[in-house]
Amino acid sequence: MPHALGFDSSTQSLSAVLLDLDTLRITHELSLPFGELTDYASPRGFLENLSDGQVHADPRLWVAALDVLVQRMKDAGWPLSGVTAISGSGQQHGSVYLKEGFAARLATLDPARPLGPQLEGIYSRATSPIWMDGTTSAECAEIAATLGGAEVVCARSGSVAVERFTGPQIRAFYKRDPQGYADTARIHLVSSFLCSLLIGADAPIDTGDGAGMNLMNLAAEDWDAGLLAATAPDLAAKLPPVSPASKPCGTVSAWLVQRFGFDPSCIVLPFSGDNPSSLVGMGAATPGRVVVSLGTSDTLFAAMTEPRTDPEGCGHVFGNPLGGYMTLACIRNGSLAREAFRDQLGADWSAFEAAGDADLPETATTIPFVADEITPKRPGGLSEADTSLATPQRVRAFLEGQAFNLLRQLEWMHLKPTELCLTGGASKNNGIARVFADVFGVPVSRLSVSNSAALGAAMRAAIAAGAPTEDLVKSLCASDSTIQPTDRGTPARYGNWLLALRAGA
Ligand code: ADP
Ligand code: XUL
Repeated sequence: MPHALGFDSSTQSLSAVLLDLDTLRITHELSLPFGELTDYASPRGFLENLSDGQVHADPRLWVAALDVLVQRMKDAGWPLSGVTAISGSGQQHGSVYLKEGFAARLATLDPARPLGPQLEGIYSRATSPIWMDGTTSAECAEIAATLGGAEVVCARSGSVAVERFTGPQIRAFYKRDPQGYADTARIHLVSSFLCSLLIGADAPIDTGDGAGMNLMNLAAEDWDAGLLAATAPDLAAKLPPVSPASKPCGTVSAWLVQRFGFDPSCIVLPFSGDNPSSLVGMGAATPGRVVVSLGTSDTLFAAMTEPRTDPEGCGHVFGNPLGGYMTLACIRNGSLAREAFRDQLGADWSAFEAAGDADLPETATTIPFVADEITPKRPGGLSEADTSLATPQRVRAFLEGQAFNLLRQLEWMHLKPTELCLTGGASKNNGIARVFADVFGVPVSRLSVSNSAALGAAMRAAIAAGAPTEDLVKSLCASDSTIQPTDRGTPARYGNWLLALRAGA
């Protein structure tokens, strides 16, 4: 029986979803939290407490996770020899720096040995900056100045120069370690790096994830010579080509075939970013559905036919893996902020469940930016108007603050949703889902699949294998639980919250 396989290498875990191409149903799902791989000192998937606020991950962790997860899939009896197409996604913006010979190394892997040790010594930079790194403000300013202003960068790439985006991160590496940069022959995104491991060769960067680099010309769907020149020397030679997400980029490598029993004719599609892939997995790749993903970051996104940019410079336009564009706002203080607040209160997730039904005074406004925030740009610091409230009320005020911050993004996106589709690890919490329904004033629906990014990747693979998109969406993206909004007086609190936000600017 033919199957399509999707991977998602997110901030905190690597997941896989398998689809049966005859029934168009999910047959298998598995997730590996990166914290299980204890050799990499990354309980949450990244290296904690680096100097100067840098946030990097160990790329060897992503490699080891792929080997371990596929082994577990094989041991659990997944029909790997029946997989006819594979795609995947990765956390956006993160970059991997490789010396000359990466592709040659991949082409000659020994199937008797795991992947990690065979790639030792190939990294020209030991660690990979990820999306949580906000240390490149100087480089963003330099790139904008060279191009003639932030709006020029935005018009070309879909976003103003942004700290976590790959271009400014590459420039920072070039400035901080010119020799390391000179020793780098290839720079991959997390997505294209993982895809390279599957095909045993350099994989391209798709237009969805490529748009999160400040290096790709959105209209031309190719590298922008001006952006490249403003970022670092000889950059064109170090980047893989840009490709539409729908164009197969190879077949599975001999290493995968011989080690795990994949069929050598199984095709692989370029990986995309986790958000673009989630757009597909939520059945939102055609304009109409608005998605909120409550993962490590909280994001709000939707498909759009015309690119629309954020006047505040915090929102983005990316390529939609099924064609056209998508709009996205990313909040850094997502799940990790909820966890920090939960721990500060000495509570557990049940307090967040209870928050759904808590009533609040109009003045209960919380600005929930535990760590430095990127949307809007604000230094970290929790601001709670009333700490004498009961715990579920304090949690509700905190969650409303998070939801208000996403709600106000709808303005520049020109979106008026009639329903919100919720995904990500925190979406299964009914109290959190209820607060989002109340704040947006529309029903909130959730899909049964826990990882919409991996599902979206599997759906893209299925489409390449011939499955009709509408049938996949009908079969896999129907909501299985809907929460109706209640009237808890949020409009008045929204006004107060906006005032509190502006006062803290
Ligand atoms: P990512 O894809 O960014 O790696 P996930 O979408 O898997 O992240 O979400 C992981 C987060 O989900 C965890 O950090 C955790 O805070 C949150 N989470 C898991 N279960 C719950 C719950 N019951 N209530 C609230 N948040 C939860
Ligand atoms: C999007 C962003 C995050 C990462 C991690 O711009 O930075 O959502 O993709 O999920």
